[in-house]
Amino acid sequence: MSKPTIKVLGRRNSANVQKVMWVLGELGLSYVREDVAGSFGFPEGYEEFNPNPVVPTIRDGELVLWESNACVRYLAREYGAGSLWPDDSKTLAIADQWMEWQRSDFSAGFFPMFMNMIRIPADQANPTAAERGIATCARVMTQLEAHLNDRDYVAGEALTIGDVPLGPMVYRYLAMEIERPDLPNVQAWYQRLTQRPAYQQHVMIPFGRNPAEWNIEEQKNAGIQ
Ligand SMILES: N[C@@H](CCC(=O)N[C@@H](CS)C(=O)NCC(=O)O)C(=O)O
Repeated sequence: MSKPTIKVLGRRNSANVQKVMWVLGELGLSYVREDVAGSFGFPEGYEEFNPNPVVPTIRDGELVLWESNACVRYLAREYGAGSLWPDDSKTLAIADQWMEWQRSDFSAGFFPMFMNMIRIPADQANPTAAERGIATCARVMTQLEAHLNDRDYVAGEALTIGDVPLGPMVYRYLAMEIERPDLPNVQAWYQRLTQRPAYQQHVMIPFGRNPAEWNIEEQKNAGIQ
């Protein structure tokens, strides 16, 4: 049976959209992506698919789904059993743990930092919040650093859903001009990700250093699948 074409609504430079795109690329699934949100705006009636004005939203046949980590879990379970969705329930539990960690601990530092340094105009940004975000990231990244001491990927020797939500955020974290602790294991893990064609294609996308550059980069991605 041929695999269906999955529809993805979301701009290409969204870290949450990138999680989904990376999974589609890793699994070799066929997809159509439409530019939605940010400078592209939202199509009329978007709220019928997603009650929140955010991306991604995906459609797979009759199923419409939002919340990026739920989309990652669904796609991996449906199409990546034995690879991105590990067979072993304990391996899966560890992968899931790091998905939650991305959403809670890492995001708590990353988003205030990223928004106040890159997305919000300098005259409206909150430098204190950015500094606090940098400090939180530095603290929590040492947890990932310790975890990666004896494994190549977050749930062991192979890429799983546990790596996916972290991938786009760590790409940005390591590219930003900020103070970071020494993270040799995280750097080695990141280097492994950079060898993967789907990560190169869907995640390693320039994002600029300020809102003006961000918008230019966003528009450069218009229409790219
Ligand atoms: N919890 C949601 C958050 C989605 C979210 O905040 N998406 C951002 C982009 S990363 C968004 O759509 N922002 C509004 C916009 O870009 O117009 C998820 O993980 O899918």
